[in-house]
Amino acid sequence: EIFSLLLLLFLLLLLLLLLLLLLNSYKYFMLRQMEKFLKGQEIRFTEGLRIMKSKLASLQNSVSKLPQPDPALVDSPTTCPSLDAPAHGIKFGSKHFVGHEVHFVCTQGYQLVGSSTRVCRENGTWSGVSAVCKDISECASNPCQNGGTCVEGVNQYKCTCPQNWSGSHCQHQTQTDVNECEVYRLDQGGKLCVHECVNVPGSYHCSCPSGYKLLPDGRSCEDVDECLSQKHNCSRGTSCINTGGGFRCVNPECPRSHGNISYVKTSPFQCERNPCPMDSRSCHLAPKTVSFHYLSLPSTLQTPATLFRMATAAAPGRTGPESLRFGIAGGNSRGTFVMQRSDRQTGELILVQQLRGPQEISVDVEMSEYADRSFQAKHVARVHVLVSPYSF
Ligand SMILES: [Ca+2]
Ligand SMILES: [Ca+2]
Repeated sequence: EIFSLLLLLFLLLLLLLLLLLLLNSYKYFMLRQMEKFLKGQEIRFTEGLRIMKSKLASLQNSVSKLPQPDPALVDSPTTCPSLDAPAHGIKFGSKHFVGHEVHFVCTQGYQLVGSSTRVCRENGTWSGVSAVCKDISECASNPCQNGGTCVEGVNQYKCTCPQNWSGSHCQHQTQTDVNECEVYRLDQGGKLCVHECVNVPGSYHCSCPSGYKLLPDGRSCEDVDECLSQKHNCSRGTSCINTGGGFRCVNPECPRSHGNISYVKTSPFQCERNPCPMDSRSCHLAPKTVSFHYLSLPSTLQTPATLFRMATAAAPGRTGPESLRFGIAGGNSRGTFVMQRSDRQTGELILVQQLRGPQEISVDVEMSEYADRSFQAKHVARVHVLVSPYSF
């Protein structure tokens, strides 16, 4: 048993010896590798050193060619020139030796421009640039928008905004405006504007269509009478007729001659029949006078409305007709008008149906004279109704 134990011990010892041997050879291998690596490094370093040396030599060469500085200046100074505190500022640090620092601070309301810290350098100069204390003008950049006024404060500014603007820079429009046009749109009682309402911040105004002017009440529109104000461009021989929103140049023509009936123009708006042959009944029945009338009406005028009156008067020294008959001779296919007697000598043309503009309509009104119940003469009035697009 002791023998086997000794054998085991011997075997273990042998194994340990073998292990040590193995470790030693590995170490040796590693050392060789390291040696190789270091050798390589050494070669590279030597090479680098050689290049450096040659560069240094060439540099020294070039330096030696430069003019030699004054030996007095070569002596390194030990102080820098003294520095003053900037106006409206304070300086910290009183030593001006090389390596020392000085600091600058501006008093309230002033801003430092330049270097706040400066170091005295080896060559006797200060690092950085000189410090200046500038008055802080926060408003210099015009920070307030939309007409705001900038007010300077301590290290800040404040914008005083005009009406309807707010925000730190007056950049917000405040919704204080009332759109009167929208609010009163449905108010039937008092329409703000007869034509168009224009909303503006803090107010509103009315506008009129072209050819109309706003009345002093600020809400009503009135047609411009171009004929009265000589703003028309009607050529000679035509007559200006004012209409709602514009004007018209007219030159009405007399009825065409046919048979022995012919007319002559006696005024810009009147034609008279030439004398008839005694025996021509058709000529006597034809209108003795034809007159032309122009009526400018607003759209949707309230009906009934008397538009036109036709009358006759006895010529001086002559007795007038004993009776008159009035009627509509043409142009009333839709029953828009009626003609009725208003007194013994006068007939009235009455509009009985609303006319929506813009439109034009013509109606011929006639008046016949009778004496002793026998027909004497007929007069025709041609009425042109010009309806504007607007109800004002
Ligand atoms: Ca408004
Ligand atoms: Ca007009």
